[in-house]
Amino acid sequence: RKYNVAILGATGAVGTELLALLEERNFPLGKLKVLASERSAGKSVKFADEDLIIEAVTESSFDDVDIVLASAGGSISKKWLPIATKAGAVSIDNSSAFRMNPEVPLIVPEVNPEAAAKHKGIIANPNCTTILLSVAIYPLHQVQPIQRIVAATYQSASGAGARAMEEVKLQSQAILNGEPAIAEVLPYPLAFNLFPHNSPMTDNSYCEEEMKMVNETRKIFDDPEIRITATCVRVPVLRAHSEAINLEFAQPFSTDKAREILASASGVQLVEDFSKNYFPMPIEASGKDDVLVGRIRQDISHPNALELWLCGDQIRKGAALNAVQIAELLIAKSLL
Ligand code: 2RA
Repeated sequence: RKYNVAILGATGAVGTELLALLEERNFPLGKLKVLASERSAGKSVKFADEDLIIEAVTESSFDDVDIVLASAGGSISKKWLPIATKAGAVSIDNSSAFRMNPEVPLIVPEVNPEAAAKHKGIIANPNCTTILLSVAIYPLHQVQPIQRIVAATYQSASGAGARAMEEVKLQSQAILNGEPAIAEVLPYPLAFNLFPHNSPMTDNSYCEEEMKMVNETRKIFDDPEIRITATCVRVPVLRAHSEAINLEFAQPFSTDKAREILASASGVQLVEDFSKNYFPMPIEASGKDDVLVGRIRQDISHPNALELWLCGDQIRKGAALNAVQIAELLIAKSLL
């Protein structure tokens, strides 16, 4: 059977990756629609050597659609995905609009595929930092429940969009030319600099990006008690996030056991050669499906804690690939 797919937000970095993945993964595609706001209507995007004309999204856009892949921001998702549901489509939403809605499953296929069966027309794709973290640590959580997670993130410019990726390049060139670095898309100069994530502050002095890691991980793991803290930082890297993770367990967790588990974990590639200080790097994670994990070591300050380091492509597994894998899961489990 083939499935009619609509991409809502086809012109952004994630939308572009969604199109590439549908082709690359031989998705059982019937008709493909690319939808965006009036502003982008009429422009074309490439798919399988064809030019697809972008249509302005309307009330009837979803009438003959089976699956909507949305990556157009929360307000667009809130407006249009309930309409898509009424039209009988199932939406996979990359925005944060529905992630914490109890009626909406929040899915990482390697972690909680069974939760997808509870969908009522909308499934939420987690935040990129949460997806990468979950893929890397859930295999350990399954062997011994994690009690506490301390995360520090090193987030690529791609998380702020394609224009931010361009801007950090321009800023780098400017600085090398002895000129000032102009920050327009980004809140501050990012070239040769870094800054704490600029998402809105919440009332506990954590920014929204940090609270997403806390709240989303608890929902995906179905474990409201797990203690999590995060410090999220934007760094001058193009499209792969890195995360330094400390995991505390109730009992000691051997590093050899952790290494053995992660070496065979789905969606994970173990990358570490201590003799060469060779560990995951964003330039090697970019463009890859897997989350690269390495630097697994005993926390010398706590007998029941492990440290690890990960890098993962923010646009791919951090957003578009996870969404397409959810669509593949829905098809495989007849959940459409
Ligand atoms: C960021 N996680 O990197 C956000 C984007 N989805 O800013």
